[in-house]
Amino acid sequence: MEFVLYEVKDAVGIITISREKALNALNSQVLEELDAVLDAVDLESVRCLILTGAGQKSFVAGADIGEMSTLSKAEGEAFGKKGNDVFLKLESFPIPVIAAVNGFALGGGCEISMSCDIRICSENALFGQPEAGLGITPGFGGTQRLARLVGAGMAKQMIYTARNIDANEALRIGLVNAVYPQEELMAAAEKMAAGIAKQAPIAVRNCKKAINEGLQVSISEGVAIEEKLFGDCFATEDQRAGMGNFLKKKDDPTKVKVVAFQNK
Ligand code: DAK
Repeated sequence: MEFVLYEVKDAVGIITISREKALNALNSQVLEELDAVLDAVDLESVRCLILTGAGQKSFVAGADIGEMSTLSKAEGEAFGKKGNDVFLKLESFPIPVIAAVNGFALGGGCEISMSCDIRICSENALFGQPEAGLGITPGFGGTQRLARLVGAGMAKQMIYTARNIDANEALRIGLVNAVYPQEELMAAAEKMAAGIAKQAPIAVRNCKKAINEGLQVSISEGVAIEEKLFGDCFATEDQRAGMGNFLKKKDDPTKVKVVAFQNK
């Protein structure tokens, strides 16, 4: 792959969009490579993903404006579909994905971060949906995901004014969970990912499914989704291991966890 790097550290997969000369902007090739890398993740051994951008300046500076500028209507639709398919794949990916936003997250960059489960960022990060200034609407889910994450009023303000916000404002409005100095960002992302990876994997996947699917329906339907996924956990070995470990520790507080989660 030319523009997407993938490495695995213990149970954490790290995907890096690496097209630094164009500030990691998303062209068709990046989108195709992202799609392929997601398909290649070994879900038996990898329990959490981190998505970041190469370099210290940009996470993703948006969809590639050069490529988009010459698209015909049909090509524009095909490009939009390619992006939306990848973003939906990320959003519904079975394991959690943390966006480590290390700089510009504009347009498609802000949108791809919002397809991830959790966003943390560096102090120099800048978020925004500049599309209205380019004569288009956000096309990779920006109008939908931003409003769900930060509320309709703040999303409308950001989108209508095309004004970027810095890391502290992103934290204040709940777009990111935490802000770190650039040099500490990846360590913080890896620590969070490792914390997720050590929990019972099927339970974590079911939590993601329950939250994502529950947000699309009424509260009573959401609770029904949760009920079913809760019940499913009782067919797993990991539920017996998790509760068994707790009970053993209660009997003898000196005992550490004795049964590791097997993803079964
Ligand atoms: N696309 C292509 N190249 C980009 C780029 C982008 N989005 N952003 C930056 N670059 C390139 C620059 O052209 C420059 O390349 P060279 O001239 O060196 O060859 C290089 O990266 C460095 O950029 P600058 O020289 O501009 O660097 P600065 O530090 O001065 O400025 C900046 C950084 C991020 C403020 C600036 O580059 C900038 O404003 N970039 C554009 C940001 C932006 O407007 N992003 C939103 C793009 S629109 C759709 C689905 C989705 C979308 C559309 C349709 N459908 C469903 C159909 C999404 C749209 C977008 O994301």
